[in-house]
Amino acid sequence: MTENFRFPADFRWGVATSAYQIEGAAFTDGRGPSIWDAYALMPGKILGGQNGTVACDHYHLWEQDLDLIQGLGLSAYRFSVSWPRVIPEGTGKVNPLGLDFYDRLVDGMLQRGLEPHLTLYHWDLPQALQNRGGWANPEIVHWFTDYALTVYERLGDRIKSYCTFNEPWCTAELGHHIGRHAPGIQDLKTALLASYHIQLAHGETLLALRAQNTRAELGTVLNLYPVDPATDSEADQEAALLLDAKINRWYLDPVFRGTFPERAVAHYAEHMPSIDPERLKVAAQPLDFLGVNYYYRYWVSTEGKTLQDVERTDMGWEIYPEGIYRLMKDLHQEYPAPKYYITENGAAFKDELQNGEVHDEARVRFLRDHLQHLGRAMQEGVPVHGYFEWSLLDNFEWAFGYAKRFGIVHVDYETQKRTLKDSAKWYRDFVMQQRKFQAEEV
Ligand code: IFM
Repeated sequence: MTENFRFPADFRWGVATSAYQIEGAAFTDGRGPSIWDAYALMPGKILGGQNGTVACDHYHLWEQDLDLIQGLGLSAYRFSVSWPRVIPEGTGKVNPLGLDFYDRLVDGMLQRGLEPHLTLYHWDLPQALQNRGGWANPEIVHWFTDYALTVYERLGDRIKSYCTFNEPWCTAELGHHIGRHAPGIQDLKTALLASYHIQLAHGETLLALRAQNTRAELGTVLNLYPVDPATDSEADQEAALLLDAKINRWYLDPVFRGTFPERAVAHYAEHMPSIDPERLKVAAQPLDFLGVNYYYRYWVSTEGKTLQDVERTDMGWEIYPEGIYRLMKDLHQEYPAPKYYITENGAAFKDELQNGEVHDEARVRFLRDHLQHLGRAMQEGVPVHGYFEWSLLDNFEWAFGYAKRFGIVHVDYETQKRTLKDSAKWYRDFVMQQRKFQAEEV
């Protein structure tokens, strides 16, 4: 195995967060409401009736949070911009105070030697745009492009990488079909239409940013999964291929090939909205990087079998470190990108703060094992250039409220006190060790 694998000297070691999950300050400095503020008000949608109004109060505590990242010896920080903070109504009037916040944040990163990796859309659509149809309205393609250009105009090339969308599957499927995310719609056709508009918005935005002659890297972030049939029966194998087409390839194919995968299109047949194949081609803009969020694999049984005797996180997700190896190898073969980042990888556990410490051995093992398997893929030639652990802080885990703790830093939501968990210390030491290897090699 690759226990002593040495990551390259310019490998980015980072952590990731997103605006709605940590910022709080929902009514501060002119921020407009987002679909998550509205969704959280709907009874029964969020565990415990919680919301992101205060969250980790990162809007006010950002300096101390950046200090934490610097203190861990990391070199990069992945964060997202809140569209309703920057353009409260979604289109039209820009809120300078919102942009000022990200301006300060980015300068704060640069002062601390942290490379800014920015995500434009991590799910917090301005509610005003939802009132106009949101992702189901074709006009959103230019609403989004204008928003992206507004952010770019202010932050420009201080940003190392711009990602258009985080996990569009979640926006389309969870938000518009299953209804477990904002805006809470339950209609497959609307979900498919939303996913089409997301692809167009992605492509048009890349074109618009390229036209600025930016030096920043441009790409997107997908949540991807190995999909395994439970048995070698034809039914299980077919079902696994279909699921793979629906969750992985539905998002990979447009971005890499400008098409939707045939298998899924045929499956959706009667629900397919009208899609212009010529127009869809715009999604296949050259990417500087593909961001991959890896958490678990799917194991597909048409007979209702479930995987037995596997370790699971507090989300109920199988802990499957080899999946990161398999996923990256397959991706590189089928969807070659010049560069990949692991933009999210991490786990929720039932952490307990005891005498000022959190002994989260399970998370330490999770990180160690995933990094080992990632190293193996890299040794075999997959060009992975960075790893962003999800997440810096315990935070608002969407429909689960604050019940699931993903952070390597514990947050006491009463006092907003941050405490490094053992996993944060382990990550710091691991990165330090890697730097030592590199120093020895020089
Ligand atoms: O918290 C989320 C994040 O917002 C997107 N990716 C998965 C994480 C864990 O569920």
